[in-house]
Amino acid sequence: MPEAISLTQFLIEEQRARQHLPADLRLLIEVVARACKRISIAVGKGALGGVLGDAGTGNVQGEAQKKLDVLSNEILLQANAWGGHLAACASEEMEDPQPIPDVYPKGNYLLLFDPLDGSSNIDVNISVGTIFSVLHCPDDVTHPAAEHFLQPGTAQVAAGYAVYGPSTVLVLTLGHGTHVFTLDRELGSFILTTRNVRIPADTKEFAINMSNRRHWDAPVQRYIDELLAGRDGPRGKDYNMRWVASMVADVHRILTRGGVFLYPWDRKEPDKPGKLRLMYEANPMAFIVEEAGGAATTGRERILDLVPTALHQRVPVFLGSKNEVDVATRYHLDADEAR
Ligand code: P6P
Repeated sequence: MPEAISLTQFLIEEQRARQHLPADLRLLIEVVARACKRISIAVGKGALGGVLGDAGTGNVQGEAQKKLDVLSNEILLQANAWGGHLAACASEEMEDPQPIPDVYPKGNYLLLFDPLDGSSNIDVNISVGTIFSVLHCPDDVTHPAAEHFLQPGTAQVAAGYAVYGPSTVLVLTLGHGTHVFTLDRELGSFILTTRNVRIPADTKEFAINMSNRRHWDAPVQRYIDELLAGRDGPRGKDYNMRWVASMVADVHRILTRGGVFLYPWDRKEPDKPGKLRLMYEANPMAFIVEEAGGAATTGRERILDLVPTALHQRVPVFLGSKNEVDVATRYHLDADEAR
């Protein structure tokens, strides 16, 4: 059994190897990882923790909040308040960014997160997770407002997610590969279990909510119908389908064995470009996936290149095995050119 490398050791080695990892960014990653451990403990208690069910409140998305949504958000805010590494946080659960309290020193980074993605699955004991993204706080900005967060995905300095499943896994990129850590519950440490994970370029597995088929635009309907046609169809091979309805779980499966994940625009809410949020779901997942050799587009353009216009803006998401994402994107581009 090779020597176990903890997240802390990995980050210190990254700091030495590349000097691209400032000490306060390393501190930020370790603080977020510790917060994810606390969330994992709360999620793991299930019905015994008295935190299942609805909180009786709604978030800025107009979604009913689960008790664990609110608790996870609080855990991340409290963990990051005092360290002096952050200027402000933004969350799916909060309409406006939350500045670091003036009683504490402010740092150079902005942290965005979906504190508990897939929370509709909590009450039925299906994997959920935390997604986070780290940006530089613009110079000379001491009280960041929403517009200071509106940076393209290419500006991210780090991104990651935790999956609270059979094991608790932390996936992290600092812009030099994507790495997987598994929580050793006896030690209480995240241990490096895969360095430089790579997504296979091709796949036979797709993830999409098929119940929305009648609401998709024609290129998506055509693309999915061709996957369903299997070896007798134009793709010449049979495909399998998985849909957990927890983005972190679906993306982690794709990171682990390949696949393509789609949440396209649909006519159910035609005024919204998609269901998933750009700043704290699509951008961090796109960074993670691209650093693992995959691809992430809106069905027309690279997600990381988008210039955000609003903190909670939504975006269509096609991500995963590069060759499959390219095919799915090409269907939209061909349809656009044919118009
Ligand atoms: P649907 C969870 O609510 C989420 O934001 C993502 O984690 C997930 O991929 C998607 O929505 C599931 O959406 O429409 O299948 O419930």
